[in-house]
Amino acid sequence: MEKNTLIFGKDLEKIADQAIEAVLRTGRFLAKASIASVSQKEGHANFVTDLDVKVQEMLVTALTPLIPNASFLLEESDEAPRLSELVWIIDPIDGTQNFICQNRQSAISVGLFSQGTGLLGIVYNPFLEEIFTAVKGNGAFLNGNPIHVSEKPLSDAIICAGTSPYYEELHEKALHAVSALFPLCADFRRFGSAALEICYTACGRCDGYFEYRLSPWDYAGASVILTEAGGRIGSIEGGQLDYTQKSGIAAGGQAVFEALRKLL
Ligand code: LIP
Repeated sequence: MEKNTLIFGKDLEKIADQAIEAVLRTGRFLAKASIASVSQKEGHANFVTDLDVKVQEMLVTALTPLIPNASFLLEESDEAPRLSELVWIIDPIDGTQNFICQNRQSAISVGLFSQGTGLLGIVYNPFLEEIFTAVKGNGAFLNGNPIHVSEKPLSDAIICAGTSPYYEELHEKALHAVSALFPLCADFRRFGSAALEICYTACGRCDGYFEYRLSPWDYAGASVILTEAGGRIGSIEGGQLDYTQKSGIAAGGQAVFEALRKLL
């Protein structure tokens, strides 16, 4: 994408700067806030706190004026999204279970998409003060420093294995994939936040990631960052990612991505 891409007459890079400022402001609020309530959602070990909802409200309020015609696809909303040409896809706290346990592996995830193409990705972990960002065509960054995926072969790779904890029908499949992959790779990691695990793959802290079922908000923002970091991300089932649907996700450098797609 050429620099100075215009979105409704506004420069995409200016929108990105304003969106990053909004995410940083919201994340700093979150890092100092205390949980007042935790509720259970459908599925196994699936929780939401009052701060998931509060952070989501803060982000919608801050992002709406940037592109008034854009719609929102939000984790903590029961409304069917009105998907317009431009859509903000938001997970207010990815890694909610981690947030409840205060293990500092949670992030605000924001993606801006135009008819399925990622224009902007922001993933901010305010607990470690790390923000991953990318604008389509302009590269990917961690705290402003360029990042790139590793190009290791699967045999040398550290793979982040998503366990799809909310979906009991996938537990055995996920653990079978780990045991089948283990002799073929170097080792596994599980951080408990898809957005962060995809970003850790984007910057080479890990070399690949998979999870058999994620919602669009779990992976949307991070997918822009990984792609701009030279990585590949796609649905395990094959075909193009549809950012309006749940999907199995595989991600990594070229060799690891292809190996994961083949083996999973
Ligand atoms: C979580 C993901 C995690 C996955 C969980 C859940 P949430 O997102 O980040 O990778 O294993 O099932 O989807 O619900 O904490 O925003």
